[in-house]
Amino acid sequence: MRTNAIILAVLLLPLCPAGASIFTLTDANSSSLVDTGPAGMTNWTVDGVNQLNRQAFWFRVGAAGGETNIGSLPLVSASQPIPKYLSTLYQGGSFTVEVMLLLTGGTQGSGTSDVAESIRITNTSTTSLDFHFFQYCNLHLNGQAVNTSVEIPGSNTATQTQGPATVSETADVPIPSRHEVGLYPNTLNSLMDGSPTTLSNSGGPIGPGDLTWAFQWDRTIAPGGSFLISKDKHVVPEPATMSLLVIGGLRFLCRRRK
Ligand SMILES: [Ca+2]
Repeated sequence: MRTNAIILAVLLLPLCPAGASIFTLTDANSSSLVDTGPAGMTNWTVDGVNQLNRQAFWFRVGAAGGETNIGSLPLVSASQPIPKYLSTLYQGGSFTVEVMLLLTGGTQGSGTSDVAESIRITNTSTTSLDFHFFQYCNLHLNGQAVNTSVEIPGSNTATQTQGPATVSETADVPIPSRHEVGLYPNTLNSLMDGSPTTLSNSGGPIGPGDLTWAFQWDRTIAPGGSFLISKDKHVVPEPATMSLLVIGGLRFLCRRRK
C-alpha cells in the first residue's frame, strides 16, 4: 500500500507542483535545466558543455511601474510528458501565460542543439489588456562568461559568437516590438527595477564581454484573445567539430535563410 502511495505521488508530482520546481529536459547530446520559478532556464548543456547562464521572461501590464518575472506568478500546472518537452502554465491577475519548451539534441559529439519555445498569453478578462512581454537571455557559449560578440542585425534574430565559429542564433516570431544587446547586468537590472522598461533597440555588435540580449513585445490583447510568440534557439560547434558535420552545417545555413 505504501509503495502504491509513493508511486502515485511521483506520478502526480509533475502535474501538481506545490511551488517552484526544477525540471531536467534531455534529448540525444543535450540537456537543460528549467526552474519554474523566477530563475527560468539556467543550463543548456550540449555534449557536456553548458552554453547558458540564464534565460527568463518578464511582463508589465500598462505603461507604468516595473516588470514582473513570470516565474513569480502562481504556477497552475507543469507537465513533462516526454523527457525533451516541458509545458508550464502561470496565472496572472487577468491573464494566463503558457510556456512550452522542446529540446532537440544533435548526435553525440556533434555540438549541435536546438530549443524551440512557444509562449501563449491569454487575456482571461472582459477588458483589453495592454501587455508588454520581455525575453532576456545571457548565453555563456562554450561554458565561458566572456564571449566574443553579440548582435541583433535585423529586429528578430540575435546572434552570439564565441571564437571564430561557435554561434547561437535565436529567431523570434512575430517580430519583436523592440530589442537590445547589452553587457551583463544592465538589461537585467532594468527588468528588475521599479520603473517601466523600454528596450533601447541597440543591435550591436558589441563584445567581447559578458553579453546579453533581450526582446520586447508590446501588444493590446482583446478580451478572451491570445498572443502567441514562437522562437527557435540553436547552437553550432567550433570548427574542429564543424568539419565533421556537413549535414548539421547545411541545416544551419538553411535556417539562416528562412
Ligand atoms: Ca524596469
